[in-house]
Amino acid sequence: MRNKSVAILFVIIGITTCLTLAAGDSGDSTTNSRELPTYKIPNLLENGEAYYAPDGLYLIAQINDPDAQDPGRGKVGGALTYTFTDRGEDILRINDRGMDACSWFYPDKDQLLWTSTRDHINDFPAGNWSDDQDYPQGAELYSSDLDGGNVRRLTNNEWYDAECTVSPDGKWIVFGRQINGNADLWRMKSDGTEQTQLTFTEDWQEGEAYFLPDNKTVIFRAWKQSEKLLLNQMDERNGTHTQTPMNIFTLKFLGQDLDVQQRTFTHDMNWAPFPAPDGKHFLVVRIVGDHNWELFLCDLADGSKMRQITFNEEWDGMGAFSPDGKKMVYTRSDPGSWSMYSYVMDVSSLNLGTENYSGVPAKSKPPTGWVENPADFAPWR
Ligand SMILES: [Ca+2]
Ligand SMILES: [Ca+2]
Repeated sequence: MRNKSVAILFVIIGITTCLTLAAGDSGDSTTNSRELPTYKIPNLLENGEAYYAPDGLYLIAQINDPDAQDPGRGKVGGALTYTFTDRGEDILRINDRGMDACSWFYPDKDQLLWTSTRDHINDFPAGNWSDDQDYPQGAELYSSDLDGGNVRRLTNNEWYDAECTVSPDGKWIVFGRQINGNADLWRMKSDGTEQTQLTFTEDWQEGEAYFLPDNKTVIFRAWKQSEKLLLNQMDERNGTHTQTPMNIFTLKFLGQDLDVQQRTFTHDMNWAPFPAPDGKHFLVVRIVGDHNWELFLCDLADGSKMRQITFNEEWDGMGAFSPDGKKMVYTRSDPGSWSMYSYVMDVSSLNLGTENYSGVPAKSKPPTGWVENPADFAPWR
């Protein structure tokens, strides 16, 4: 294990990774009979959280890089933004300094959106992308050309800005901003103007927002800080490690109003949502066992439907579909380690493409027995 902590971004609490760098390997396909065909993207150092370009071939992701800012031992950072094809070709570094996090292709023009500490290397502590108590306060959002040129800084403040995505029509960016330890969702025009706060919640910690195909709804995950702190105290007393309850919600823009709806209904950790192009399904990551995280395909209209789609006794998470819904890129750890790489699964048989799009279900049917707490929604309504 190197003493430099290198990692991909996990905008999530409680996953501390200390990774070793290794050469990319040969892109072997796996033969797990319960999984759809999948392969590891070759030729890349440790990497993760990849997202497809509009062409369904190129990806943007964070790759470990010795030139990146070192967050310090045991902290998640040390990666920079790259683009490459999902066959591991045409690998291009987009940013050469700081440490980077979430990134995205603008759907409507040849530009990239990415997160970096590059302008705060010396004036802020590096922080830790995986610890919400230590999120990098020097993280800012940037856009650039596809080759990394013409860098434009979209945010300029002393807070954590990250978890950024662009709407399918290219008009809006939704992102997460944490001020004084409290995370909320924000929106701005795709050129960085008109930065507007969307949620104003003290207890809920919202983040990881992605637009649905209607351009009017975003899907996001949230946890309650009060609940997390209570569980942390209990774990410290008992020497246990309890999952922080998180659920997935949608937020629809209705003029000046927001309609927030719950889309998962469990008491464990549901995170890293990603919408399918059909407007009916979304991915979520859940813990199913020790060191075993799996991806589930969920139904926006029925909270009782959660179909497991990875079956691998390791860390699997952060899935994202190609725009045609035929491929899913996701992050998988090497056996018995925290070394992460991007994989591609052929999900064409799941029929998640735009040809099946007929709008976004207004709300979900909770599973039998689920009791809604109206107080949960009060701060959003
Ligand atoms: Ca909040
Ligand atoms: Ca797994």
